[in-house]
Amino acid sequence: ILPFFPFLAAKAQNYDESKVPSYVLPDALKMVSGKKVRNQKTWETKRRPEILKLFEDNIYGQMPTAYDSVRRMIVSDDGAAMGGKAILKQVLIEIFRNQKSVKINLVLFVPSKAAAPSPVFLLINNRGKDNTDPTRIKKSEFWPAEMLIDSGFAIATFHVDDLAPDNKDTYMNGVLQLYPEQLKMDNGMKAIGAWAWGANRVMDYFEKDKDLDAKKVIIVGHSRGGKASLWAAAQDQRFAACVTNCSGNSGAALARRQFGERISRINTSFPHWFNNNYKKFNDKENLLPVDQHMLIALVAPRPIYATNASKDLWADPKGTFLALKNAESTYALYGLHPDLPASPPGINEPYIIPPIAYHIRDGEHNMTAYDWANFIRFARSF
Ligand code: GTR
Repeated sequence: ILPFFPFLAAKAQNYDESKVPSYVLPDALKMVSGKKVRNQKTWETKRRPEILKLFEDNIYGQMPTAYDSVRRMIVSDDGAAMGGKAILKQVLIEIFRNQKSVKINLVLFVPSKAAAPSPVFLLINNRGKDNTDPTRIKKSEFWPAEMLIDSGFAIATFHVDDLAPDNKDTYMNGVLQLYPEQLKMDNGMKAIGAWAWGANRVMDYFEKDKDLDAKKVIIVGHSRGGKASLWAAAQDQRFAACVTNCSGNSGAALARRQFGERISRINTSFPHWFNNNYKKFNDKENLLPVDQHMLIALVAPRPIYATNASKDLWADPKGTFLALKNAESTYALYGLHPDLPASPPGINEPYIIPPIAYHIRDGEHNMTAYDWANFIRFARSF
């Protein structure tokens, strides 16, 4: 049947594996100069910074780190949370630059009977604040705080709106007020970068909190939050591990497969997520000097866990798995030899062998108790 609007058909998103074009991925271990990276030192001093810059310039924008001062206020400290199992700390982190400030409202539960500083999961919350209710009157599988506490982990979260409202007209009313120069640059930070920036500032706080083991902080994000969790972990090597849940296009999935959501589509629906330069790659994935396996490579040698859901083809499960697979060579520079199977494991058959873990959960685009139970297994495995 001939489509009535052929131009629309051309833009339709592909869900047919046989229509995935053939593609060649850029080699994470080949310098722009053409030289091959053969050891950790060249990776860390030359190639890693080169790739980081390519992602900054072409996709996520810069990550400014300088600020004038920071004020941290414990707004509440409740030792009787969750029936005495946890200490609830609500911390207001206010960061100042050029007479402007941004406020991050951190919610943190710490196991109250821990013998040693607790490892932490930090969620970048891109959904309703009801999901992370500090009173625990409302409970959500998206952030099952009790499950984490019962398993001996501290659990923390902040909301993306504190850093950059998730809206094309208002995203600049947050971190970008501190860095207005970013708005003028084609490789300037936008919303996803601002959310990742927030995670890094929370990490600054974790380093000061004696109840926490800042060497074991696992950054978690779902979908757009999962794009930000990956970018935060790539930028900030203090994160011990990264969980990127159903992060799809411009997250953990390979762009060149052109399967499900594509760059042209994401840039049209969410023009405020990525930098201006990224728009040049609309329908031109093959011109990108990177692909998303290289973002995963930036997390190496730290453990990473990517997930998908069986009904969420939009996020390209196979493309996510292949991105992990193609990051293996970077882990090998550290003497780590992840050996993922050649094709994705079956539905609800998690592959949790660090440093690279993966699963496809049965169901919809979401983050659930099933996913979290596996993140806990993952965190216990390294
Ligand atoms: C979709 C978007 C995805 C993903 C998702 C989400 O509309 O196309 O890239 O970010 O939203 O955040 O749930």
